[in-house]
Amino acid sequence: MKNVLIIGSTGQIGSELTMKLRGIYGGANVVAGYIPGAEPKGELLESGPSEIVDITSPQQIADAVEKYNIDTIYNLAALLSAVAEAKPQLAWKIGIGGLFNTLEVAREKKCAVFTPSSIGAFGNDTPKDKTPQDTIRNPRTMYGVTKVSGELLSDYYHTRFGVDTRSVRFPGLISYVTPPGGGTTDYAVDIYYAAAKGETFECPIAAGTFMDMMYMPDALRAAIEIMEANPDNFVHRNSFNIASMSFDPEIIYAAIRKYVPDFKMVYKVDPLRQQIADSWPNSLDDSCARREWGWKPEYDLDTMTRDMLEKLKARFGK
Ligand code: AKB
Repeated sequence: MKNVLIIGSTGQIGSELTMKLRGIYGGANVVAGYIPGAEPKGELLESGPSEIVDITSPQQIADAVEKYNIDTIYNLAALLSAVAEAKPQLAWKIGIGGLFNTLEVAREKKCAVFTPSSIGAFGNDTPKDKTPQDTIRNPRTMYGVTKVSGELLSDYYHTRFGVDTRSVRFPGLISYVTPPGGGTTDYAVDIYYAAAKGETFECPIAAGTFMDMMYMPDALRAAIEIMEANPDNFVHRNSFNIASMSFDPEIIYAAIRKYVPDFKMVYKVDPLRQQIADSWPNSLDDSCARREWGWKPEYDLDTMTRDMLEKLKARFGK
């Protein structure tokens, strides 16, 4: 990677990935693509170039790639699972129409492309525990449909046109920097905010619902390491299972109470999010990513919990 374009640079992953890539490749070499209304601010704005790049506009993608001599595109534009269920047409337009636009520009301009997939690519027919890399997917949410279609389209562009497409299936991502919006796993971020502020947490996901989760520093490393990896060792491309921890609301609640003993949680289950969570795996088998490009997580639930609470308490002056 020499010159990188991030599409969706102000979102949950993009805001941190852009800064991390600028630290590695230099501020001037990492372009923050954004849409009007989601402009970069502060450090993100000041540390390097930014351009309006709406993924639904092939011309805007091509213009940014041309102007900055881009060789690698991180395509982070997407609606999360619960929002995608509320706006399925828009989810398809951004997730698949946008990916198609990106891949076409990448084919013409010879760029590598990273596009995140998700545990949401799996569905009710998928084996639940230690879900294998290659197995039944069959999601029944629009989010899942766009993720599986995106994996297939990315592999197609690789085998048919030689575009260097790579991807990981992200679990729920937990971070204290930019909050997620409209995901099924968001509760595992919101619970830390409530604990750090001293508020009671209303949990929208039922006890006993296990999902894979990951701390953002590990997720950023995965996105960078897979793009830096030697492709000669790849058997897979789109998309690799990656994993670091799996828990249900009771387990994360207990992990937080170790540091905030008077923290309170009550359940107020959201039927849509619960239905989506019930269709997702409990935990993924990430052995192919470990074998093919050396993936290894660094954080577990306890080390993540300590860091999240320390950062958020400092922010809220607690
Ligand atoms: C969501 O909950 O929609 C996302 C995901 C797991 O893909 N965080």
